[in-house]
Amino acid sequence: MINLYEKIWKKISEQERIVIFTHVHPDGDTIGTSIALKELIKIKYPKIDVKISGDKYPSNLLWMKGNDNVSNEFIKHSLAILVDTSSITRTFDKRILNAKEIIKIDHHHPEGNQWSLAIEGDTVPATGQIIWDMIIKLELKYNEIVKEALWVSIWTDTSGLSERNPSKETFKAMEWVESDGINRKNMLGKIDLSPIQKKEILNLVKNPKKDGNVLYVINDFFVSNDLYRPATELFYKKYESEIYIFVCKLNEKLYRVGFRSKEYDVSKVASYFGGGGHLTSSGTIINNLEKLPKIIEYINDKMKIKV
Ligand SMILES: [Mn+2]
Repeated sequence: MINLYEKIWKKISEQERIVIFTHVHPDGDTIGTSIALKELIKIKYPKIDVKISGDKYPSNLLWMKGNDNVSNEFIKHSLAILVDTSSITRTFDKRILNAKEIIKIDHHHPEGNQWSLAIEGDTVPATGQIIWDMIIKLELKYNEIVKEALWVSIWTDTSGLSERNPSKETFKAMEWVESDGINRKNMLGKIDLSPIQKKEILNLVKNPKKDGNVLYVINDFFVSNDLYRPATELFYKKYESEIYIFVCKLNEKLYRVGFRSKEYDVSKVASYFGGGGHLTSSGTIINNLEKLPKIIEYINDKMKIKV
């Protein structure tokens, strides 16, 4: 891996302009990773002009300052670095395709072949952990912004070190992050939801239904990205089940379907139904609620075979 890190940083060192791209429905990991990486590049190579292009942040992360206005002209002369995103489909700003070349730093299943260099595969629970590993292995200089951003990245993507199989390395990364003035209580206060939002997410997970190994809840109305992620987390934590499915409207025509599991590979289910994600946390989009029983049936069938 260190070889790949060195190649990436060599490529970075050769640039005048870099744009870091984040994913659709941005979360703490894509936001934290992009901000930490931008800062690390600025510290090591102050002459490089680094920008971030992405969608609006969830309201509890609005204090994080990352997104820039990036012109078409700027992108054309830039190296693109895609973070926490496996594919162009999942990239918010499709102008990434106009960049000189694309490097990917991600922790989902390998996908696509348009990358000049890529870190990929579902091996660590947060992309932020890869950035931490780079800092340690390459002895990169960092500052408080980097640490705060990586805290958000690792903490949120593991739901507080409880999901996605955090390893010894993940705990080590967290221990490194939570030192020199970065303290957990303070950070938890920074990413906390408002009392109204907390009430709203409680409402989103009430009255779940059970079908075989699947516990599911359907919200036949629009749920903002601010609430989607915390609601799926709460759903998973509040009830006991093998598989969890959280459904809500994404817009007039589409539904967002979030899968969680304790250990069953729901990324396979998601990709079978046109989506993707991680082993224990994945998702897809459907255009019709009638598809849901088929998904549940598929999971229960597959699990029977497994058992
Ligand atoms: Mn992630």
